[in-house]
Amino acid sequence: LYIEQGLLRAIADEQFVLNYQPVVRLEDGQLLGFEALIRWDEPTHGRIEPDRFIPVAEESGLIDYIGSWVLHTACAQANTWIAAGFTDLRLAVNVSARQMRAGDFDTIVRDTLAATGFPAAQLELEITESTLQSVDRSRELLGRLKALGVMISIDDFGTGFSSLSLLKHLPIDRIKIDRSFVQDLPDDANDVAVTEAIIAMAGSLGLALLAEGVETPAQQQFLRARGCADAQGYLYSKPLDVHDVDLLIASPS
Ligand code: G
Ligand code: G
Ligand code: MN
Ligand code: NA
Repeated sequence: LYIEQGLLRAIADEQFVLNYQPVVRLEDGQLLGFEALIRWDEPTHGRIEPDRFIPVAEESGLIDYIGSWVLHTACAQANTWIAAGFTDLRLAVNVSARQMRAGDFDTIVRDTLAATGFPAAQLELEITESTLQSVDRSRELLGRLKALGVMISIDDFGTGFSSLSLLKHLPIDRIKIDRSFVQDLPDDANDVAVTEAIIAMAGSLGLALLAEGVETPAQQQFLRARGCADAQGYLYSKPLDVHDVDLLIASPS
């Protein structure tokens, strides 16, 4: 109850902020864009991480409002980085299953793109495998989202239960290998096998790939050698606040 009441206050008092984690090209570390990640700065309790409040927001339905705020705010902020010269940046936004089920999610995306002027082709919506569970509804909604011109990614890939046929038949652009598989590369034989299988599968299905949670040069080297295209992780950068993204774009290293 405490978190839920706090979320209502957070909405009213605008206590949410977005951080942005750089996404890089594995081959050369080139910055490709950002994943928007919500944080809640509660005036008395300090920063509250999304793992603590997103489930409550989903349960209570507040995620519809919060998710729309995230989408709008991320598009508006990323527009300023496009204007600052990072013209082809890619912006990834997390979307909850509940938002996808709302029925009018594609309308929200369309209206947000129209209101902010953010280029559809540069927006990537991250959904999880569980969101795909009801295949028929997913197919229809994903089709409408694709018609808007946005990209669709599967987040935390490997932790859910999506079948290969689902990946083949739904209009998905990219899979993001969950960091639990990346964490113990290249030493853990199971994780090596799983990661190699995911990379091979993505290749044969024509899906783009991103490895999450890359923290060491050895992980980077392993993934690079096997042809994984993109990465995120502390090796490159933790999630940054808006000001730090402004600085990064003003003077790319
Ligand atoms: O940023 P961090 O590692 O603390 O994120 C923890 C979890 O919260 C991740 O699973 C991430 O996908 C989720 N998350 C972060 N921002 C958002 C958001 O804007 N919407 C949704 N639905 N989930 C988010
Ligand atoms: O589930 P999702 O992929 O959206 O979660 C992203 C979360 O992962 C972010 O909250 C971010 O803080 C966290 N994260 C990003 N890079 C790393 C990393 O290299 N190591 C660890 N442990 N967490 C990371
Ligand atoms: Mn994500
Ligand atoms: Na993830």
